[in-house]
Amino acid sequence: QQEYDYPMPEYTPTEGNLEARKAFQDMKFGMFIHWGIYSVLGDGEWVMFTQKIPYDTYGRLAKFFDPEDFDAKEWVKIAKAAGMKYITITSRHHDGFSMFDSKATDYDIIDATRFGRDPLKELAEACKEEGIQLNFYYSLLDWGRDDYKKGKKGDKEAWNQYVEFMKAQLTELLTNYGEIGVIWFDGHWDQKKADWKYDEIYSLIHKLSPSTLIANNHHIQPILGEDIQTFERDLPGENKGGYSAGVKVSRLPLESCATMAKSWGFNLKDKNFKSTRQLVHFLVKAAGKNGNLLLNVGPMPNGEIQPEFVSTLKEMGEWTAKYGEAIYGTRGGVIKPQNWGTVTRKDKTLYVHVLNPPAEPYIFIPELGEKVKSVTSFDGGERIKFKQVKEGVFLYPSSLDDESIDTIFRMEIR
Ligand code: FHN
Repeated sequence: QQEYDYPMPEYTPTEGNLEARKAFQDMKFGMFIHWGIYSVLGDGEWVMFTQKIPYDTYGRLAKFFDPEDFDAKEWVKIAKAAGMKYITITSRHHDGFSMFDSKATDYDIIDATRFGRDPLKELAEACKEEGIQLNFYYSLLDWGRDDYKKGKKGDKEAWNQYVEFMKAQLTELLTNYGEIGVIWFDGHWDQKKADWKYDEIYSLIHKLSPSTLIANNHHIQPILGEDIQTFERDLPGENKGGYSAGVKVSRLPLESCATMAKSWGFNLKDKNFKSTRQLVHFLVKAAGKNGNLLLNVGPMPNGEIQPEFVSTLKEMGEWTAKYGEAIYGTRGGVIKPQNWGTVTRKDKTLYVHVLNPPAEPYIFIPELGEKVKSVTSFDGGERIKFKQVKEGVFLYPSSLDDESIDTIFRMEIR
């Protein structure tokens, strides 16, 4: 733990919480959903900021938010078919608009739109029916509220009022939607020095629902009271997305969030679609580093997920249906990631994932202390020759297919 300028929450996770952490690690793959009134403009979730739209005018977007094709069951079906085990949806993003029925504000989907339905409620029901875990993203940062703005400038009373507002909303989110797996905070980085009163906020969450896990995408070392460490556009321990400089990987469950194109919120111009191969590799590499992948979609203003994402998710689903055994319920950190790929583990079975076949006619797995009993190909169960030396294990597959997304070998340990 590092030093913080504010009071630290006291925290001993309950048994149920520790079990929930394990279950979370087993799930490996989740769907992130960024959906809000910003979706109407098709220019990403930061559109108010990037297009410099005044807050009072921005609010008019609520009048155009009428997603008549929204079908929570369809979203859940798409996630489930992709092999995703949980959904994390923006209950409120930085624009401050609450995508749920909140009594703490009128700036919410029930009071401010003609849609008048609570999508989180519908999603909660659909998730429950299909056995998918539901999680809520919640922005700490708010671009519009006076108390946030005044509080930011040092007005203590205003700041306290803002924190109380968040507590009221978090209470709603944890009481009105059944069991919630994770509360996923974001926006801390806007006020790095502020006293976010995590002692109060986290204690409230753990008191209301001890098994609900807390994640905070603050891009710093985990704070006491948190149950998950997040990495944005990054694998744990890397800093390719530029958010995790100097952040060390903790022993908490790990989760990397990533986009399917570039933007989080629906963006009409964004054609940077990642391929199924790239995304499966991300999932496998995350698992190899002992982390989950939270893969984002930004549904369109009509409520549908765009067809490019749907078809890639379908292909990912074909992969997870066939090879899920080598991902779900596994743990990583077996070896350091290699140029050719990575390794995941379940008890005495290691799964060797060859993502980029090496030029050499063998795979070398370094630093494996345990004695290998047998190696077989995942597809077809063919016995693979191997040689174990002090430095590691050599596998000699008869051939490696460059086209294959991931050639997997099952390695049994004595
Ligand atoms: O600013 C947000 C962004 O809009 C998006 O929600 C991502 C998701 O991880 N987080 C923030 C940037 O850190």
